[in-house]
Amino acid sequence: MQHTATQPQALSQIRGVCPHDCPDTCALLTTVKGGIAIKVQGNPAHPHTAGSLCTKVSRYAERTYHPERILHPLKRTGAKGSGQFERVSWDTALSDIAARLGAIAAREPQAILPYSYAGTMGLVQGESMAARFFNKLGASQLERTICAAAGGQGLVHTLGDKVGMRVEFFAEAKLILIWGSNPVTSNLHFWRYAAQAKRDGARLICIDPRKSETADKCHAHIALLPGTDGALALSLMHELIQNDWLDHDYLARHTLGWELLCERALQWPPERAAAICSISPEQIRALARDYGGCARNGQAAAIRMNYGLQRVHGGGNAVRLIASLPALIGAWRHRAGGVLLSSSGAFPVQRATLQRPDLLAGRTPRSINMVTIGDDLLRRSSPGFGPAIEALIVYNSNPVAVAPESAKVVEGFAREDVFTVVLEHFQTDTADHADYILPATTQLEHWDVHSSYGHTDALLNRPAIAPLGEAKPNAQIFRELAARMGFDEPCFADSDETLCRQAYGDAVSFDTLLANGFATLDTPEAPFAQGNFPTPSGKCEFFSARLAAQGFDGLPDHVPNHEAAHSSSAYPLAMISPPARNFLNSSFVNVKSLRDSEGEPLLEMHPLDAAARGIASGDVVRVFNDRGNYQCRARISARARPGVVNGLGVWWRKLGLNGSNVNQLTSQKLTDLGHGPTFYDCLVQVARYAEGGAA
Ligand SMILES: Nc1nc2c(c(=O)[nH]1)N[C@H]1C(S)=C(S)[C@@H](COP(=O)(O)OP(=O)(O)OC[C@H]3O[C@@H](n4cnc5c(=O)[nH]c(N)nc54)[C@H](O)[C@@H]3O)O[C@H]1N2
Ligand SMILES: Nc1nc2c(c(=O)[nH]1)N[C@H]1C(S)=C(S)[C@@H](COP(=O)(O)OP(=O)(O)OC[C@H]3O[C@@H](n4cnc5c(=O)[nH]c(N)nc54)[C@H](O)[C@@H]3O)O[C@H]1N2
Ligand code: SF4
Ligand SMILES: [Mo]
Repeated sequence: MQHTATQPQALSQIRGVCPHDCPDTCALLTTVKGGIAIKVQGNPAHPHTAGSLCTKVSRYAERTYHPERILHPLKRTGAKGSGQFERVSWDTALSDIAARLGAIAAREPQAILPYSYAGTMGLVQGESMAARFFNKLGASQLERTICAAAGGQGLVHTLGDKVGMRVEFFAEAKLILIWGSNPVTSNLHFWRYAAQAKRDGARLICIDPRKSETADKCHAHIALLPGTDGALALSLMHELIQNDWLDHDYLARHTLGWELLCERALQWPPERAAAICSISPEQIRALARDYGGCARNGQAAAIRMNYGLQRVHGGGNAVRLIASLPALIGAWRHRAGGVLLSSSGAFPVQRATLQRPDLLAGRTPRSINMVTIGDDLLRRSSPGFGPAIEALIVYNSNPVAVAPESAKVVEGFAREDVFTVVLEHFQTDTADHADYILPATTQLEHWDVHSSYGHTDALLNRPAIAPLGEAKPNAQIFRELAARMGFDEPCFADSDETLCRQAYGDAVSFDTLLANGFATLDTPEAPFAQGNFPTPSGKCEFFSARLAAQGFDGLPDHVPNHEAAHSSSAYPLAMISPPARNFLNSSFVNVKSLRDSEGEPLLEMHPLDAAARGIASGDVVRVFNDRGNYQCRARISARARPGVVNGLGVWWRKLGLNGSNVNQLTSQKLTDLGHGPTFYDCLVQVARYAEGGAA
């Protein structure tokens, strides 16, 4: 029986969900004694979690009871960004915030910008009451693009939605391409299925510029240059066509635009792609033999893509090309064949009920792209842009650390004339720039409902403990702000539990969620075995009429990086900044046990690149380009390929060596589709750092 959080002294176990931005969406079991969470573990009853959590979240109690948790509202006392605050009451904070926002809204509501992302993936503490609040206000909308926008658009315009293989069937595949993904670090519970397949004889191939922890465990590793995946995919198609390793029946029945794609792919012999990817033509031929061979032998070939490959200029096109591959060989016929990038499209989330776009009442506020917040905070009012941003409300995100081109982001957040409110657990780099910091509850302290982008189970999070200090759930904070602003629609009174019930409406049984903590969606085992793609044509769309109508190339192509390798003599190295194993984006960087495991901000360099610069392992180096200058410690390592350096992310700036992080170097340029970020499309130079500044 499930006990409630309030029962004193009894030992109870409360079912919850990991709130983090991770495809695994694990089911949690929190052991509570005397109102205190003493242990957070994986729920063994949930098949995908199978009782185990990653190292980070097994420290969730340490994070929740962290001595630096913000437990009461804080008001700025020093200069913007100085991080100096005094304690104030909720009443003072909310009255002042409501008055300030009210005054701006009376003139120009679009001068107010909410900024949020996936600090929690919860549907309630994410975009429910907050969205209602900002819709009613008529504030600017935020384009939430910072992670997956290019790949998401690529999928939608090829398969029709963010859907794909069911993750559990990877265990039955005979070939798995792990493409732009490092599951040992960032998709651990998928890795369990891949490891099972490997034990049963499957071949695993990793496609990643970095020799990742996953590449270590695969049979082959293709270390291409960042942003060249489209060229590799086209050349792989070339080989499948030349050798006639195609499923002609599947192509004829279930695809659109094959002749056009075929013509394009035939322009990509392995030699051409190999030169662009900086790999050998034989690696491409071998990959084609593996992929084409599987299909000829009636074996299942699966692809696990992840978002790592789409943080470059051509990320959307690359995802379209890779998502097209299974149709060429008819891999979708098998439940263990096909591709998975995201499963989020399978969830029947009742967004309009949660977010209430009707509260806009006919207004159509402008959208601001979260990726270009650096530039946009510095813009003045103009006819093209609209009003300058005068107020920022940040929740579930740490933009000063995670958004590109930090110099501009910091300058924008330091503007004395932008009124900034940050809802947070900790005094992050962003919170340092707040006028008010409001203490938010963690996942152990509030209700929520979750979907997943790596499996197809909906989950319910019950509070395990009472809120610490004066912390409140995001939804509660927006509920109270709404009341102070005089918003009297009944939807502003919905409780968090009510919001939980609204999230799926009747589409998922709330009783099942209450009883088990999770409910498996009813999705087909082999979703596209008979076609039935959720595209306009019902087919796998190699050619997209929708994209063509928007002025894009209807066919996918290789789109080179904005900052392609070898295109600059001043900045000859390509830098990628993939996730560090013990952090989750910038979350957990302040949890000492995890930070100690990571050590210091690192730059992995190939021995040849290091030797050419007189750099030894452990040296402090200066990484720089025209956007900025960042210091970290060099690690000479075979994980880096020649010409590419890996700056593992995303450190808090103030915990780095010179008060900055990798995003000092990344650019605000956008992807081909979806207006996404191009974090891994970034040229730099590296030099040994000498005391006194010069290198
Ligand atoms: N431990 C941990 N887990 C995480 C995260 C974290 O920060 N830490 N982040 C979470 C988030 S926000 C997300 S979006 C998900 C998915 O997370 P992603 O950010 O997609 O990360 P990974 O799955 O680790 O895959 C990234 C891999 O892609 C590689 N890569 C970089 N550029 C290219 C390229 O151009 N081509 C190819 N083929 N590969 C490239 C990187 O070297 C890296 O090994 O994971 C989540 N899980
Ligand atoms: N250079 C580089 N930059 C990157 C990436 C990269 O690979 N390289 N990855 C990008 C990607 S994929 C992503 S998704 C973004 C992620 O960027 P963000 O979504 O901003 O993720 P985090 O850095 O984890 O910050 C989330 C913050 O939300 C807070 N939080 C958590 N739960 C709650 C809650 O319930 N209420 C409130 N109010 N706050 C909460 C946490 O304390 C944390 O400070 O970063 C991007 N930035
Ligand atoms: S971060 Fe990912 S792997 Fe870790 S507990 Fe959360 S969902 Fe599971
Ligand atoms: Mo992400």
